[in-house]
Amino acid sequence: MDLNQLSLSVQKGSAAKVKEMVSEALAQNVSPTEILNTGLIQAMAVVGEKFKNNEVYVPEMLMSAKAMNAGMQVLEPILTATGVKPIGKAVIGTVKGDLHDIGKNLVRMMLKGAGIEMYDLGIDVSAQAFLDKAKEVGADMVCLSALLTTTMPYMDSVIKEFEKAGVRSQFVFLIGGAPVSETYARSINADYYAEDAVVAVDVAKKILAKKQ
Ligand code: B1M
Repeated sequence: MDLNQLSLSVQKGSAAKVKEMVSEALAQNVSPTEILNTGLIQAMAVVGEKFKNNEVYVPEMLMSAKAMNAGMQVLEPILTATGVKPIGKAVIGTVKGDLHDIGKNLVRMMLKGAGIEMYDLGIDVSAQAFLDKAKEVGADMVCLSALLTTTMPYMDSVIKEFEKAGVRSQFVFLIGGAPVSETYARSINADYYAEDAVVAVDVAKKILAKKQ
């Protein structure tokens, strides 16, 4: 299987083709990680670059995102397969004003695969919704994703909402997304930053081991 062809199909936004090619690659024993990194994620980087250079526009970006999601749906049962009993609970969402969900979905799937019970609030999530859900399910971790420099500051608002409610110390905050950094995480009093889904799993396992 030529994963460059898969990447091209994502770039073109051919969801049906992407679904077919991911299934085919799995049948040929190509590893899910390689399919993800070389076939799917890399394609979104190309689309993002083209968008920046005005070579494609929002509709094309959206088509690619749909194609990427179609591919991820095929991978989901494999990424989330876990025989172990849950090691903790986490609430996850993309913060208010932000509609990007591919990275957040990937983090959710990988954390679920690591044995964490996940509560996904979706996109455009308010601070109040994070607070309500975290309290309702007794979460160990609250995971925030943001892809825009304009929505990243809302992560601060979410943490402040927990402070205001007097429950900040009951939850561990893990944040991530393309514009987010370790320095930013520290500046808003988040507990941990992860640059990608694989690092998020390592960090989450450490957090939950400490809590036990
Ligand atoms: Co948007 N977009 N977009 N977009 N988009 C970016 C993010 C952008 C970088 C493109 C560019 O200019 N090169 C740019 C942001 C610039 C900035 O602020 N720095 C941008 C822009 C400007 C916009 C709009 C404003 C465009 C417009 O309308 N004029 C608009 C905003 C809409 C809004 O949210 N309010 C917009 C809209 C969209 C679509 C809706 C069309 C679509 C999203 C569809 C969807 O998600 N369902 C879209 C897309 C697809 C992109 C790009 C091309 C791809 C994003 C993606 O899915 N990447 C993106 C360019 C790029 O990223 N190079 C771009 C793949 C994904 C696997 O990576 O999400 O980074 P990522 O997740 C990574 C890590 O960041 C990390 O782990 C993941 C990988 O393992 N991570 C976490 C993420 N969350 C984490 C949480 C963690 C830990 C790690 O812990 C909790």
